[in-house]
Amino acid sequence: MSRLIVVSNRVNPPSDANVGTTGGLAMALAAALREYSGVWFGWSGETVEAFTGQISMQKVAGVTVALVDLEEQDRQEYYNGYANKTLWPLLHSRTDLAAYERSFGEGYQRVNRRFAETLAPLIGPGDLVWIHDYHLIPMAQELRRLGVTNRIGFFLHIPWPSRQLMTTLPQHRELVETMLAYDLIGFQTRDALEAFEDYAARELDGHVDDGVLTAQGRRVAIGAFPIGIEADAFAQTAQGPEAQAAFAVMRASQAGRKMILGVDRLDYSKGLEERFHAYEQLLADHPQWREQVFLLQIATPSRDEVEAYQEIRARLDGVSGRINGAYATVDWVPIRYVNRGYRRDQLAGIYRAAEVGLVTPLRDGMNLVAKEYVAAQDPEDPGVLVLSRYAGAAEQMEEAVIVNPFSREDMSEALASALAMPRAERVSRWERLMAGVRRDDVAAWRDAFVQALQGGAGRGELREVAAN
Ligand code: GDG
Repeated sequence: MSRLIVVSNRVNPPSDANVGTTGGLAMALAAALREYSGVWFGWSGETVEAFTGQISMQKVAGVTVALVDLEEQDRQEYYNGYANKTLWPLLHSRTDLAAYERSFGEGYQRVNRRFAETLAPLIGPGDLVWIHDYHLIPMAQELRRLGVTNRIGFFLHIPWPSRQLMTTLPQHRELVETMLAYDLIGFQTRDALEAFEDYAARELDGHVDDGVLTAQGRRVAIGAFPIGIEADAFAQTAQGPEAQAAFAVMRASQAGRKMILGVDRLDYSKGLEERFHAYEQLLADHPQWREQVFLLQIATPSRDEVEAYQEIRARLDGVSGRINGAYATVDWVPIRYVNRGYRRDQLAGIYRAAEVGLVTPLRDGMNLVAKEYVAAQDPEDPGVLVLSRYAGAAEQMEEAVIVNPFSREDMSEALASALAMPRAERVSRWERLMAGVRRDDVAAWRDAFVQALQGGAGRGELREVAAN
């Protein structure tokens, strides 16, 4: 039987006991691999003096992982540099934050080559290789150079920006052309897929027919594969003992007040500053909610070696402090702003206790928090999901209260209507949302991608081209 070889930058299978965010990608991949025989390959997160390419095999949380150490220069140029200072902001439409340095591009290419050289000997005949996310866009091309002819798929967890924005990247064409070495490229949304198609048509002179991109003599299957969560398992976790205990703690500390909840990695793409402003607008425009509601924002620090993350963290400290200073009373703090992570099962209980789940990224590939919030609710008395139209999840979750995260008035009015929403409407919206979260769960995502990779239209032609 062919194995599934999953590749991502970091390899960190999560478990209930993991505290803090391991990120949406890790949640999804661990779930995918528990069902398949296979290996999860990537960076250990450690650095060594000189790269050796030595692999450490381990079993973590039921998943076989193969880890490789990188050099400190790799961390700076590839991870902090090209991945998180260039591609992440650019693909989230933040050209103002995107840094272009030649050493970043060189480090990125070097690490992709190192990953390919280390992984290639592990790949057996018939194995499927599934490479994840923006850190590893050129990896398939490096594998092909080493003679790997297996099927190789790529899934992008974050958005694909408009063609105009993409072309601001120096050497964008060289980067995107490396993607033609894949057999299948998957995006989270139709929107991202269409933006990629537009790029391919205008910049690579490609054309798309029936889900297959033809460009430069190669054929690559492309599609939208919206990622999901382990919906039933998470719904059960939300009723388990740890979740119940966390739920009880929250209910006691709410003291009859309603809770609006945000849960995010501390990242400028998540719209936290705008969210705080919108909540302040609610308190200003709807004074009846003062002392009757609070916002709990859990924001786990991430990528704190990157300046833009240090800056957003400092700004959020300032904004939350100012709002609390302006509105707090002796026994009410309007914003509880928490920079630490929680166990996953505790988080499920906190979701369940929140009357409103507030998910307002400025750009987001999908956003799994929106789906987790829905899955954690009590079917008899569910909370209301307020969701940014710029989260990929909004393409599927139409029954949420959809907002424009750039408009504090829009968000403030949405919060007011969510807080006052009658139970019958909450239940009917939730039922439809939950049906979707259940149907489009992580297993559906994985199976759709793997099936497309196995039978996709790209590969035969790719081989012919390679043989020519
Ligand atoms: C990328 C894309 C896409 C958060 N705080 C804690 C905690 N978390 C977990 C959440 C959720 C995950 O982290 C965050 O996932 P998201 O999807 O919301 O966002 P990213 O990390 O930016 O993920 C995103 C995703 O990849 C998958 O394709 O949806 O668009 O940006 O699972 O629950 N977990 C625990 N404690 C916390 O305090 N245990």
